[in-house]
Amino acid sequence: MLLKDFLAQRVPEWQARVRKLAKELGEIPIDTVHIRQVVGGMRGLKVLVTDISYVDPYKGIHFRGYTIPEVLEALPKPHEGAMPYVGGLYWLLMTGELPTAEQALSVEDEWKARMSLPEAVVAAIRSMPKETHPMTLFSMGILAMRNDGVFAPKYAAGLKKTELWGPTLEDALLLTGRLPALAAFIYRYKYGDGTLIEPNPDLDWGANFAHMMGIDDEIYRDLSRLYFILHSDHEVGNASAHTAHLVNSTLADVFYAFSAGMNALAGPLHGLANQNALRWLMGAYDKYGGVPTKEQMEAYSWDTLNAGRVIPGFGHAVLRATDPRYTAFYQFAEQHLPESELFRTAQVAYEVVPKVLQEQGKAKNPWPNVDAMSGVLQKHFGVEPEFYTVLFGLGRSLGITSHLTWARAVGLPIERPKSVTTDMLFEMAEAASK
Ligand code: CMX
Repeated sequence: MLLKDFLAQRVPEWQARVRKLAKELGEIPIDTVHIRQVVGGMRGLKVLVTDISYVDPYKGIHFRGYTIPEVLEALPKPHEGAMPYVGGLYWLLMTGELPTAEQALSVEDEWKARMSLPEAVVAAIRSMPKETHPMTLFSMGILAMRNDGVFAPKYAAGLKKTELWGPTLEDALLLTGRLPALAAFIYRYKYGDGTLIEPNPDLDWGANFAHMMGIDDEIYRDLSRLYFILHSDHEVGNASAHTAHLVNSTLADVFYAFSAGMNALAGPLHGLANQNALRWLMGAYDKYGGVPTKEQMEAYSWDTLNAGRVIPGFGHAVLRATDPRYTAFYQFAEQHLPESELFRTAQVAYEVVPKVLQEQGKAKNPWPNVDAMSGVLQKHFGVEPEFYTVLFGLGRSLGITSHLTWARAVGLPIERPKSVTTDMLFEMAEAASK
């Protein structure tokens, strides 16, 4: 059964569930808002809803209730010992149910039917100077695909609110089907010979990306599958997912919404941190002429902090323990590149940086996040650091488009929080203290 038919059976039940929350339980308060949250980036405010994923501060991301190790164990795989099909993860995110091998492959087949890049998209990328940042090209390429979307024309022709999810899903499949080719072409345009490698219909989504990059290596195929699964989702409140959600809440389509989300991902405190994290590690390696000692890494970390900068790859807005995505990458590196000097540099950082951050006493979470290890693996296969945020975005397309499909399925409204003035906050504070 195709994803769309499967969802069509589930959507009415979930529409009723959200209607009940809005109509019958809507007046029940669930939290108190503090001034620090209003002026502090809304940290911890429970104001969004999604069933796609949940981040436990200590256990990390859960995709539809499953932890990273559980997902990697349970999803169907191309062969024993390989990383799972990304199509299986998409089925899980979209439906909430672990797929059979047949269901995972049905998503892979839907993607294969949509994988080639239209000439207009290729031309749009080629029209830009090569020094353009890959995230700029990625965001542009996504917008350039919009002409083939079905949501906007179907909406213009007249759709009921309960039917909006169907064309949203169709656009989601088109977008996610094409993104590996877009990302790989951007890479080859910027850093390679500029030729486009056509997708191989015998390969799955993750492996096809590796193929279209021109890296025909079995381990890199596996790394690609792992990379996209680990980066697929992190709730809907993170900056890129939330941006896409907000834009799509206006009924702007998946292409507008995902492109906007990618512009948020491009910031140094979010998706750009992975390239910064790798550069920071390479900086330590270069400075000390090899894998630094713990003492050298400690001095290097303090130099960064004393210069008023953050140590990229460490800390998190929600997590309060080592990111399980970091652990999964660490294990992959241990298995496939134990001798890599960059990996050994990252190991030293893991032993030293949390202690330094604890001593500094500012970061609420001194432990490594996913970015502290992801670049080490990509660099091992020669992938340019500037490109890493595109890889993050490619993975994140899976979670974001699942959120968008379900937001339309359950009819979440246009977002419009209320703002107040600083005078009002002072008045409220005074009134509360009386
Ligand atoms: N190095 C130095 N200082 C850090 C730090 C780090 N890695 N992490 C947090 N801090 C500092 C903050 O800058 C903040 O300082 P000020 O009070 O001077 O503003 C203080 O500690 C408290 O911050 P926090 O509440 O612990 O963290 P936030 O929720 O504000 O920010 C994050 C979270 C990720 C932006 C932050 O930890 C950071 O900048 N880390 C480095 C960049 C990074 O790795 N980003 C990738 C995140 C992963 C993702 O995008 O999913």
